[in-house]
Amino acid sequence: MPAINSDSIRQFLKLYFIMGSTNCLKDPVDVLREAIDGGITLFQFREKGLGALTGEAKLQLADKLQRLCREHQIPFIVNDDIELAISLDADGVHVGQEDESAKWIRKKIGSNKIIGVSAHTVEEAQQAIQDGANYLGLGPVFPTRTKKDAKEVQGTRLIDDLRRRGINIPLVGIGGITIDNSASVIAAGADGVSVITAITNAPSVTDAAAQFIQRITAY
Ligand code: TZP
Ligand code: MG
Repeated sequence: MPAINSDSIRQFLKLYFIMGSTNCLKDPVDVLREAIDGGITLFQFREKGLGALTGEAKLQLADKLQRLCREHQIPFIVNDDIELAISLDADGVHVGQEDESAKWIRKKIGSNKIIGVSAHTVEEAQQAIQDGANYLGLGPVFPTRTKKDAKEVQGTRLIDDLRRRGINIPLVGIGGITIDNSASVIAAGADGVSVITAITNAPSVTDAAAQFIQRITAY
């Protein structure tokens, strides 16, 4: 994997595809392969929700998805499950406010791994930065049905606010992001967009990813 620094992370964040088996309408391995063909730049394994795999089945799927990412030099991030990330030697982890702090995680996974933190306020963002997060996920930017316990929709307000304060950590927007609204997230100051449904449920996963990349790079 390329060196981890703010510049490389900004590049990775451009089209950050997130999913687990419960988000997919077909084999997640096929979904990821097609998304990679379309040009995704980062992948997060997020195995959550009703019917989510656990134990050995979760590990097996993570392993398959990670192999695919490695073949294509796409960094592989694990949501929440630090032990899984360590056992797979994943490229990083993403955590929310209810999870362990970035400071604690850094001690466990070392300096050459990516840590992403979800933040909903300026204070949470500042704390995560202080704790050594490499990037922040901000949202939900738009209404989403994917995360049942999502906070209130906030539009691009927090992205805007952090940039106005001169905070330049790599940022990605999340929640209800579609091909058509993606440019507004970048316009507010995000380095990229995180997407689940607009890619997993697209008639063509490859075409959807390619269109996201087109919109984001054209901006
Ligand atoms: N965190 C905030 S919104 C969200 C997560 C994981 C779900 C995003 O999914 P979608 O389908 O792209 O709206
Ligand atoms: Mg979490």
